[in-house]
Amino acid sequence: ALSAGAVRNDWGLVEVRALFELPFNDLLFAAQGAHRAHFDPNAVQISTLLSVKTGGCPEDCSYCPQSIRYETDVNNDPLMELNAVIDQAKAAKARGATRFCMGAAWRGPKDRDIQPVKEMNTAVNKLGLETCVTLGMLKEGQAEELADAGLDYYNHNIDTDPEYYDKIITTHTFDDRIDTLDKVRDAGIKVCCGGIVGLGESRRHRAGMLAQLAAMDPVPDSVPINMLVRIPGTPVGDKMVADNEGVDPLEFVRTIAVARIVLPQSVVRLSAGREAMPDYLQALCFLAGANSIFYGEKLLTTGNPDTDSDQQLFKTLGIKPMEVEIKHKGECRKAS
Ligand code: SAM
Ligand code: DTB
Ligand code: SF4
Repeated sequence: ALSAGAVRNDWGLVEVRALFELPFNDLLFAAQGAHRAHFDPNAVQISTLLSVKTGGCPEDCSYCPQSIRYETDVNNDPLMELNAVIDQAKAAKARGATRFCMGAAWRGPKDRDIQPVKEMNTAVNKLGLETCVTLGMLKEGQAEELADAGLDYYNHNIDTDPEYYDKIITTHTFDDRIDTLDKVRDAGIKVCCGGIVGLGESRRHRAGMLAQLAAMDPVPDSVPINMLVRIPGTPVGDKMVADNEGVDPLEFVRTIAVARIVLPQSVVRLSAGREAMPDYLQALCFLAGANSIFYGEKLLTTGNPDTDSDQQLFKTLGIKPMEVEIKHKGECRKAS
């Protein structure tokens, strides 16, 4: 039986699959119950993304516009200058973000990349923002370096079910991803880990991906659920467009709802793909337990709803920004 918001970490694949099979109303009711047991149902956490190093990535993730292997309209840009990053972070804070997430299109950072990223992190923390970076796979010692600089979150997604992984990515393995997540967790950095829906995977794979996240110990603090942005020139993007496939919107809502039930204490982010979602679909995602978004006109390389329309949506739905404890030079203060 489903008791609202019960915290457990023994969700088996069979049970997670059964959640997906529930009547839609039963699933949404259970998810909303889990949500209300642990969170303010009307508060949404607000993160802004910045690509600090764009394109030219050697990996072959077949959805990604930043892989060097695919012909996309992404330009390759080197690591940004510190001051340019600070300007963007200030702008994000002024617009109301509480977390600033910096992404780099690397297989993983070289040792010489760590110092400039640490400087970015420290500077952004000083503005009174939470920080997150996503830099790819980490080598021994790198997570500790980032932790020393005060990094709050590291994003590293499992992206899909382990059994579907090699259909999407061949240049690294699912276990490589788990290894980096272990390093991040061991260094005391909060984990942001989720995946993508709409890669041509089946419901079984979506359940498998969520079962993996729910089995992590501890579970990720933050769980981004991305709807594939179908990028021309990428293998998966082109295939999904050619076959006129894509995940059914209500199946996406189900995925959010199951994530909320099996990860009742994690912040679940309605991540990439919002630009293509009408307001009523986003509203259903919030009802299903999503309580975070990326806010700002751009994700990493692709578009995101403009801030005016997000403000309007929040107003229509009576949603308010989640209050977050921001650590600043060892002190804590409220930011809203
Ligand atoms: N290179 C690093 C890595 O792979 O972890 C960090 C950046 S990578 C772009 C971060 C995440 O963006 C991926 O794990 C994937 O979940 C997401 N992503 C990339 N392209 C996407 C797309 N077209 N649609 C939805 N999500 C996407
Ligand atoms: C995540 O799960 N989604 C974000 C963030 N983590 C780094 C990235 C979405 C990227 C969408 C495609 C693009 O803009 O390049
Ligand atoms: Fe894109 Fe990250 Fe894969 Fe590189 S490692 S291709 S940036 S998702």
